[in-house]
Amino acid sequence: MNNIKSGFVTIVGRSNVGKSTLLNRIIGEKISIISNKPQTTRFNLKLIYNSFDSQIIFLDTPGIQKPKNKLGEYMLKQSIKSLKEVDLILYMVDIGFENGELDNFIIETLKKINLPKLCIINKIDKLEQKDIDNLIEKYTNMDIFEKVISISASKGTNVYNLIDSIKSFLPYGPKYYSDDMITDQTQRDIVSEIIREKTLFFLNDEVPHGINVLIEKFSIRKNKSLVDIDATICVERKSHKGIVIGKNGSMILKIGKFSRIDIEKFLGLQVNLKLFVKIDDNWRNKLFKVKEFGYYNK
Ligand SMILES: Nc1nc2c(ncn2[C@@H]2O[C@H](COP(=O)(O)OP(=O)(O)OP(=O)(O)O)[C@@H](O)[C@H]2O)c(=O)[nH]1
Ligand SMILES: [Mg+2]
Repeated sequence: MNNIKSGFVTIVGRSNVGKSTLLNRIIGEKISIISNKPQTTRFNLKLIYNSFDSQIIFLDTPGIQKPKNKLGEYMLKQSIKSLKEVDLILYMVDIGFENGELDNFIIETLKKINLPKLCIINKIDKLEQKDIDNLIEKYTNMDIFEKVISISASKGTNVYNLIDSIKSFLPYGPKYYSDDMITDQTQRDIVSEIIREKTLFFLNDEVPHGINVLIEKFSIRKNKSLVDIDATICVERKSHKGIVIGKNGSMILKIGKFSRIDIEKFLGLQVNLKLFVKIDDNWRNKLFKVKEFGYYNK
């Protein structure tokens, strides 16, 4: 008899509510990048949780937003598409805002989907218990969710309870992936995202949102002590190139240094990282470019 609970679970919600933070915590590795700026996650990625009695394949999705360009259209389609590919839907909100137009859009979309749904209220480390209780009541009263669970993804509060609840809504089934697989992303994908994460951390306004990182070289030296990585940071405008390079190269040095530290931690190898900057005029508005950079809805 198979007594493994297994299935596919998507997490959707507005940007910045903490979807990627939660999934990294659940699988215990930093795979999905995180930032305090909106629109950090750009495509659906799988993060796989394994335990002796379960395998949960989570889909991390881009925050729901009004698309402003071809990349934004792709991101919204990815989030919506994820709702059709799963056994269970997690809808995450945080404590910071009233339900706006975007949340209403998501809630209306969820109402039409005949699958179990859990509502996760994140960032409760910033709230008093009575306010948490009020929020739980508000989402429970919507009558859409099988359960409403409050957590702190960054502190880990209630995350084990959440995993137990998720399991209770999954069917018994096979393990779809081997136990040692925690993501569908390649090492190159993750390295590219680590570099983009640093640009989100150090740069402001539209600059990081217009960045795409291409890994041009990824080669492990014969004695396996070092990996040589060349990456190109594509920016949308000439002025952005100057900002990414910074005065006397100070910004690109900083992005390189912090990227290298994280890439070394991730690969467990020493890294020789070379960064280049290239202008790819207005690429987020050009469908062929968006596709060429790998953002493509099949
Ligand atoms: N205080 C607090 N901050 C949190 C918590 N979880 C996440 N954050 C912060 O919220 C911000 C957004 O986190 P992300 O995980 O990137 O959010 P996201 O929902 O994946 O965002 P998108 O990818 O843009 O849709 C980051 O600055 C996190 O550190 C939490 O439990 N408490
Ligand atoms: Mg994210």
